[in-house]
Amino acid sequence: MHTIDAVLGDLTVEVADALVNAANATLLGGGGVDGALHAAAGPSLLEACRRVRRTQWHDGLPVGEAVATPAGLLPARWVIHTVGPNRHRGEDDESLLASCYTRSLDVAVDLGARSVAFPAIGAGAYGWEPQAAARIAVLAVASHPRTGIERVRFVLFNRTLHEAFVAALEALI
Ligand code: AR6
Repeated sequence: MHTIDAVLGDLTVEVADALVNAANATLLGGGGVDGALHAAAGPSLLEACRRVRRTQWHDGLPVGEAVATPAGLLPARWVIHTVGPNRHRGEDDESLLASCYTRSLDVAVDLGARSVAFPAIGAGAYGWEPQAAARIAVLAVASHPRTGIERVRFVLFNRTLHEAFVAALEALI
């Protein structure tokens, strides 16, 4: 049974095989959910991100791409880092935001993750409106094959976003 749901909460305490981080291209931390995940994971997460930069993405992670690291002290096995388009820099291509979800799920499937939890990528510092962020996220996840993944959960940090994601999920049915 494949389920997709949306809860109001804090991603840093969500128990899942993979937690997705709304990172920036440097992968070296930041504010928002990225800062919270790094703080909760401990320094090994930053070290793992530095390793990714040294070995794989020398110039940083491109917008819409995703890459996994171990999750440090978080209640997860992996953190999957992805970079949303920054509307404040004129990056308003919806397909790039959808790609964050699609590529993160591709990575999760390759890892063998059975549960994945996402924040509302792009809906904070990067300026996406709640309704658009929710619609794009839900359609991208629902249309992904999600092989082996039993549960995808959106963990939303405020009521407005939670309502937007619930409405987008209801619109699927
Ligand atoms: N759990 C769940 N959601 C959270 C949490 C949390 N603990 N903390 C914040 N959010 P943002 P972006 C929500 O800004 O828009 C960072 O500095 C937040 O309320 O974290 O993709 C990165 O380093 C919002 O709804 O990510 C980048 O530079 C959502 O997470 C930049 O921000 C996403 O907001 C990325 O911006």
